[in-house]
Amino acid sequence: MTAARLGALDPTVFELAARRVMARCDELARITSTPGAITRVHLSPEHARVNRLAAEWMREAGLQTRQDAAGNQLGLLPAADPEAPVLMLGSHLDTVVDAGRYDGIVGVLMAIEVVRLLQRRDDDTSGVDAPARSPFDFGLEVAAFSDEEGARFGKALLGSSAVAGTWDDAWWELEDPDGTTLREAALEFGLDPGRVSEAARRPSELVGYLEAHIEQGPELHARGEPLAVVSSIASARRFQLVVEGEARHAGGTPYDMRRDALLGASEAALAVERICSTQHHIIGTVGQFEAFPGAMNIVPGEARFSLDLRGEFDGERDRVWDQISRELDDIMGRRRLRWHTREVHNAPALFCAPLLQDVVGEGIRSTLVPGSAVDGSILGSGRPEDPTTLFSPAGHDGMAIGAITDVGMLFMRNPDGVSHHPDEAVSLGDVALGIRALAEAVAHLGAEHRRT
Ligand code: HGY
Ligand code: MN
Ligand code: MN
Repeated sequence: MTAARLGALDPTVFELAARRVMARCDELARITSTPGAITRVHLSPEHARVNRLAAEWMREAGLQTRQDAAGNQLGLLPAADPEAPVLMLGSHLDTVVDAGRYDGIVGVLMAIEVVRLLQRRDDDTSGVDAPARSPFDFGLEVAAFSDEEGARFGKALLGSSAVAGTWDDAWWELEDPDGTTLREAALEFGLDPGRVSEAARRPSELVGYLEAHIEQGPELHARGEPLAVVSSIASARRFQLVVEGEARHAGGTPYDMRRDALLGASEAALAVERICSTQHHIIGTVGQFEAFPGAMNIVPGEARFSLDLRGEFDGERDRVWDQISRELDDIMGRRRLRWHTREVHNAPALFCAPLLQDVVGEGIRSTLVPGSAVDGSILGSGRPEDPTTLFSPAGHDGMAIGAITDVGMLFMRNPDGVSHHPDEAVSLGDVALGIRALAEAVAHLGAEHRRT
């Protein structure tokens, strides 16, 4: 399927595909460990159920499916040459706690629709349905990664790190809030920890990785645009911090005798906000916060909190971490407290490959064709010829996959940028445009690949 032939398709083809994607997002949203909310963490029974459902949808779209040794669900549309490398398209099916229904999920389902649209069935005189094939000199493989969020064990990108061959066996000892180790969870899920390296792919096997994702920020909504090219993905470091003071009687302990761990940690959280909010593309968030022993009439002797620190450039992010650390030394020294920390996640910034940024831009341009309107997302209505390009403060699987191949990303508008929240949304029209843009991007890459 060439870009020209895609362009000849009736826009309703993309709308029908988008309707299927939205309906399936709703169906997957019902697979949750917390009825009434959406929570689907790594190696849970819910993870197994969505992998089975995604595999069914992949097979129905003509793909050959398998679950890899790390629990990722894959669907392959081979090229005519079975030894040819593949372009990987996908996202993740795991969620944060009390999540929205599109973060990750919509990208996996859009990838299935794009591969369905692009596939070719060789004319077969025997009348038997010939197997679907990629029309390019590379195969197309849909990846439904697991554990992009790190919601269960704290370390994110576990599924895509296994594919990238950057797995660290120390992760097997990571524990979830119930004390279950990653190793125990993998065994219970039916995986063999000793074979996780079988999930790893060699650079020579891939021509690249493309991911469609909601923006998880307010930019596109504010600009009134449906789609954007992603230039780079923020680097991330995640820490668990402990502040130690002294538990004392809430009534009998005068203030000058207190070593209140909660107040020390509270000052630290405010310092994170003050330091990060004055820097460009540096984002620090304290998302978890607990005080111990946690009684109303006891001065907290210990406080535990998390820090999620991101930056456009690793060096700047690390400089800010040093600044925060110095500030914590001051705060805890003044309050006669002690603090220590454990880093649980560290992923470098990912700069999207220029070629993949270009083909995603071509894909977006293809949606500018007047008349390719879908449910009111009227196109060609004075939107800039040059597609918007955005930095992604949100993390994505491309941060891991970038270790072995080029990465490109397409953003779709999500109203007000609400994400990691049940109100997360994306419109049918923008998903239809996103499917068209992603398919066109692949077709442009196919043409480019033939030329090289
Ligand atoms: O945390 C993130 O930025 C991503 O949603 N995992
Ligand atoms: Mn997320
Ligand atoms: Mn995501």
